[in-house]
Amino acid sequence: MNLESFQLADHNQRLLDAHRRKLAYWTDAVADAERIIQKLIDFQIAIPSWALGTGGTRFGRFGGGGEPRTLDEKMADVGLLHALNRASGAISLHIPWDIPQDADATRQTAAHYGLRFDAVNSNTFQDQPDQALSYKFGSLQHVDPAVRRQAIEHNIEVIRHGVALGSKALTVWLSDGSCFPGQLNFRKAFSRTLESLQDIYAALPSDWKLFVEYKAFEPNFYSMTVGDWGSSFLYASKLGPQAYTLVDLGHHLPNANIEQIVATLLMEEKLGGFHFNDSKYGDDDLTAGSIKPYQLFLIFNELVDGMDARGMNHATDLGWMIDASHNVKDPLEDLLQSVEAIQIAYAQALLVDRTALEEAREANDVVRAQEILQDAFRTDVRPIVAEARLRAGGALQPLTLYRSLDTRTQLIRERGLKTVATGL
Ligand code: PSV
Ligand code: MN
Ligand code: MN
Repeated sequence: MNLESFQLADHNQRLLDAHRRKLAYWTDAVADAERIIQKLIDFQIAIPSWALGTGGTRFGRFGGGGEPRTLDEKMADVGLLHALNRASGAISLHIPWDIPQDADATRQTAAHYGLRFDAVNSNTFQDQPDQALSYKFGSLQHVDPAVRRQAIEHNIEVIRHGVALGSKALTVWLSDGSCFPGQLNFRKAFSRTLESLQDIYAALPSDWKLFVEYKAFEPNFYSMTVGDWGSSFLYASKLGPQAYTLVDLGHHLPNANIEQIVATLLMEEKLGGFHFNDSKYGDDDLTAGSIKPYQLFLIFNELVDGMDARGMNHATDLGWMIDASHNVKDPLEDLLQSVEAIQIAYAQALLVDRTALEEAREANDVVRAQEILQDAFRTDVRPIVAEARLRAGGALQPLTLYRSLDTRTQLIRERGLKTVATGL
């Protein structure tokens, strides 16, 4: 479904006076507003292809209908999100769920929607119907070198697909690990995985990055071979300068201090990118900022601080992606919510008075330091986020416009009610 320019213009026109009144505070009183607005315009968050359909859980799936059935339809959905918010200008593909039939045509379609290809993801956590050897007992860690070779070749094939599309990174998430004590020799599993990753790393083009994503649990529940940021950091360090750690917010043990992990990885020049989502219990993959918005802000606070300390470009030097999926929401509405929550946390982090914060820290003024952070977090930045969208050619209220156009009904009419998006 296409968003017509008159629909966008009508929507913005209707909301413009109210928006200007809210924005007046920012333009009159905040010296920094223009800088923040420009940074928000530049900041793009990639949409994973697998979040466009209803995710479901292992207990069931309640599809909402009108889900994209092909890669072209997935790009159309991300194109629609981007037309609405002008902040979702990239799509992340998962192979083999999203194998492009014709890479040039796929590139053209993406360009038509103003999208680029973010990191490509390999999949050695499922067996595919035509696959020779099983990943039941792992892939890159497997005791059988033939299974490891198959998984390595798959990753190299994923790189080839990514190259054809103009992607610049490979994300490797491994479900490898063990479910019971005694099942696995940890040291052998680590070195086999490292050797396999080294073969994949050797196939990376020189302008590519390799993201090693960690996860503490699930589907293996006793040990995960890339189970925490420490092991991911170790793999990335041993692999070389093109390898980095990828932080998925849902992949930690309860109460982990993710912002401190982020600060350390940035300092060591090994933070590669993010999978944003939120969770209350485990890898819940809920909407970003829906459960712990203060944590999201604190993470962005470290990101801005650490990236500025190293002179990094916020928009381009790390991979920004959502990784969420749902049973009860329209996936497109949910993604609009996630993108806005991320933008809000980012804008609030940009507001932090860093000089004052450092002074407070040096003086051991705990109360003042906390006040500085909470002052930024409690600021309603929605008017400048909306202004950034407006200036970039998007909608003042993407979700309101999406609903007023009755988008889901139209998608169901085009694609049918009983759709199953490819992927998880
Ligand atoms: C695993 O839980 C994960 O977060 C990885 O990023 C996968 O590639 C993704 O979910 C999709 O299943
Ligand atoms: Mn992830
Ligand atoms: Mn996950």
